[in-house]
Amino acid sequence: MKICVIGGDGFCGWPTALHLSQRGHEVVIIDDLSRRKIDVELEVESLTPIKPMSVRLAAWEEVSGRKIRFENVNVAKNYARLLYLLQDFAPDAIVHFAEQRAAPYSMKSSYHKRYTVDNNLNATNNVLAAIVESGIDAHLVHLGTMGVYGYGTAGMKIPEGYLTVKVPIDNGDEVSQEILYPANPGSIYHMTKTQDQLMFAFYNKNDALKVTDLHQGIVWGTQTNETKLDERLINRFDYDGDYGTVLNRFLMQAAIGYPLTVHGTGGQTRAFIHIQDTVRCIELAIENPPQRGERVRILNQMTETHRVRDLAQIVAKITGAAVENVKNPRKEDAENDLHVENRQLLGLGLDPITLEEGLLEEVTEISRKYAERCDRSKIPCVSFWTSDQRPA
Ligand code: USQ
Repeated sequence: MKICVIGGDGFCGWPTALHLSQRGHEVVIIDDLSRRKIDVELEVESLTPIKPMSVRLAAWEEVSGRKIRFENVNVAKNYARLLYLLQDFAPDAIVHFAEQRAAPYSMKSSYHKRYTVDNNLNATNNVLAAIVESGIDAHLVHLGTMGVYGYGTAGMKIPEGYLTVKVPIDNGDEVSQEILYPANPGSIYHMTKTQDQLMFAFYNKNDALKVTDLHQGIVWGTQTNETKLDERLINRFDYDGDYGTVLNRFLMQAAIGYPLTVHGTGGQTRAFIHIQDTVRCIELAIENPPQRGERVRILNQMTETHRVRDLAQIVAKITGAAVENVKNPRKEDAENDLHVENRQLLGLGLDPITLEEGLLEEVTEISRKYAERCDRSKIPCVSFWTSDQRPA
């Protein structure tokens, strides 16, 4: 297949582009390198030494014999170039990762809120409008988030996107209706993903676009089978207070002897998935497109749920790290239960990597190996959800 990976320089996009190329697909990466520019803004670098795009692509060709083309385009701003590329390349599938993905970054200031909304919503709308205007029959696979649902339910499992509700009508009868599961975002970033869902539903209804929205949990791990092939292909690893996600942060903190930063009681339960399973899920989604006219397909892309304090205990047990409960800079429930339906991807053949299998390798191969690249001053989370939470 011909596949565009938009946002193919990022933490999920880069290993996805390599995986699809390895599987024999013709891949074009479209990316504006904005994630690297945000590193410059935040004065922090990936723990792993990621290489410039041209070095990455040359290394991939050398190692695999396969070519990936790169186009440096901001799809939120440069609609004309995006349209031209889609017309010219006529992809069968488009994977859309081109969004600002960190909740703390999106809450730093009004600049960061506005940037996240402008970038994410325009990127999604531009991709959808360009598919329609170009007339190509491409399947759009979007990386959404579990956070669109909020992290709790009335007791049932969170379904895969849709919920059947019974509503009373005027004559006293009840009718059943299927609706998108009610959105309940916990940050400006998560809010943009809830709005993406409405755009997909609209373009699907109006233009019969084929769309799969993958509601992914928190990714952990760094490497995939392809990024491991050569150090120049290494994936990024974020540990800082804005972009670092909880389990990878704990692993890195353990490696440098920094007490694990549990927010509040650590009673927050979240969904998790390994980066190797992310790339496999995207491949499965591409191989199983919806039919034209079928509603947006929504899959919950996660493999296990854990409480933050339990994760800290697991990491402390294998590394001997200390655990510290710090004041939570976010506005979120201190304790929640989370049960998630994920039968669709398992049914398509996903065989998940579990925490027990992968954690130790992650500590030794990544966190300890690159520990000296860590800037300890960048570890604390200093993005506060409200002005009341900010220290005086
Ligand atoms: N947390 C800590 N200590 C830390 C960092 C985080 O206790 O040092 C807590 C947070 O307060 C939160 C939980 O861990 O309760 C998860 O935080 P996170 O930074 O790992 O994840 P989050 O901000 O939710 O965002 C990440 C990705 C985002 C993706 C989302 C999936 O950055 O792109 O959409 O995970 S989900 O969480 O399922 O919505």
